[in-house]
Amino acid sequence: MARLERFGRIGAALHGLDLRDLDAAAFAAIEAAWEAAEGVLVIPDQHLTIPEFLAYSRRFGPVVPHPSKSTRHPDCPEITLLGVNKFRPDGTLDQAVYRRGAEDWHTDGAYDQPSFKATQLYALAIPSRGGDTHFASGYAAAEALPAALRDRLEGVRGAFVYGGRKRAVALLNPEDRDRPPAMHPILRRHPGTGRVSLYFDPGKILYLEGMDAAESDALIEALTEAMVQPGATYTHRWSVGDVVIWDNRCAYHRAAGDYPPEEDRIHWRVTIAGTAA
Ligand SMILES: O=C(O)CCC(=O)C(=O)O
Ligand SMILES: [Fe+2]
Repeated sequence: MARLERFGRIGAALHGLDLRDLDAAAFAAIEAAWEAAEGVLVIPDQHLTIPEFLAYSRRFGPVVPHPSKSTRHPDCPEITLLGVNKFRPDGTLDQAVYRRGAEDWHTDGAYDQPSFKATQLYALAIPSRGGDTHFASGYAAAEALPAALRDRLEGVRGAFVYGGRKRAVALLNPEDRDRPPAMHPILRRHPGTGRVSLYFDPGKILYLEGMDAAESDALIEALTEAMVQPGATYTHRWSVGDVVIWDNRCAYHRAAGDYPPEEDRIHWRVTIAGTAA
């Protein structure tokens, strides 16, 4: 029997599971725990091959290759490698690999239509210190918005691209750098829980539609401030064998990006595609 450990408002762990061997009831319990934990669930102590990790990941939905082709596993495009090839041939540290996901609080795949449902990581190597992943609840962010701002955002969509306004596209091949923006409602009802979350990513948003640039920029600033609410965060300290899934529709995350670069921090990562909103 799995044991549930809750970390607070967001985040939970399920102990005592073997993800290679789960019947439908056990998987339903995982999904329920994931939703109740506002989209962040840790399953520790796993021993998975790539096919086993993919088979488990596909229970959540279609697993699709990430647009960053240079960081895909050479034999398996559905697996993205985190922390691999972080040193260039000349020995210098490639910050785009080392600090991937550490620049801003974000949600993965806002540049896609539909946006990603979930991201799942499996930890293969963990440094002696640092390298945590921080999470925050998008439901809490929506609840914290002043009523007038919430009203203003009703029905408003944001335009999102991979590199956002900074054009941070180092991990993309040149042919993949100029895709048109994806449009997503900023206040978004989660299809599973029925709750409204703030769908936002300061590093990927270009503008809010239907506003002049000054209003759009001011609201982008206000929403960036609103993303992380006290009492609605969780920081994951990794152990080898952890499987962590997060729901990109209702949670934000950010890598700490602070571990000793000479140490390994390696994960397999999969993207679970979203469904039309
Ligand atoms: O490495 C991490 O902790 C998370 C990086 C990230 O943002 C991601 O994998 O989407
Ligand atoms: Fe990310």
